[in-house]
Amino acid sequence: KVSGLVEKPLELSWSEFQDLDGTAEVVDFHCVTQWTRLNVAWEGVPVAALLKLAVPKPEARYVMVHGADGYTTNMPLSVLQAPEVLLAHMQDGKLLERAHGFPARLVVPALYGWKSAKWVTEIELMAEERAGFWEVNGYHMRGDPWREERFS
Ligand SMILES: Nc1nc2c(c(=O)[nH]1)N[C@H]1C(S)=C(S)[C@@H](COP(=O)(O)O)O[C@H]1N2
Ligand SMILES: [Mo]
Repeated sequence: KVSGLVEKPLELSWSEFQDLDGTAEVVDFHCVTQWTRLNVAWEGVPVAALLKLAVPKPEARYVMVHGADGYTTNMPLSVLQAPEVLLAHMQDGKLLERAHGFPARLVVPALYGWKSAKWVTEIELMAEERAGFWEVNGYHMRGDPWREERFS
């Protein structure tokens, strides 16, 4: 689902999601606990395309991404509109493993790994910033690895 401050709330079935135009990319993954995995190959749907279908309202500035396990993580809407942000269903040429987020996980290469929510069910657009699971527990609201924005 794409919900919250949108003109056209969007709810896609798995097959409708798979019918959307996909894209592939190879990017690095930075975990906040020091490890980095270079050159991960992802395939999925650009989140910008999903947001376009839902038509964000002018007052929408932040998002909360929800996972099926109850996980949440927040970020500015502008971050999700970057072309390299995917809702991925393939990793390294194979269907994503369930442990890594099947059927769909976010890939936000510009931010630490905790922002790349797994088992995504909902992208909620908001006017005000709200803290997600790790952000409530002291992780940074933004999480840029190049600025080492680990903790708030
Ligand atoms: N739904 C959900 N997404 C999540 C998490 C989680 O617990 N639940 N953990 C996050 C953290 S802290 C990291 S480092 C990465 C790990 O991704 P991986 O399991 O594919 O290595 O997923 C992120 N996405
Ligand atoms: Mo993590």
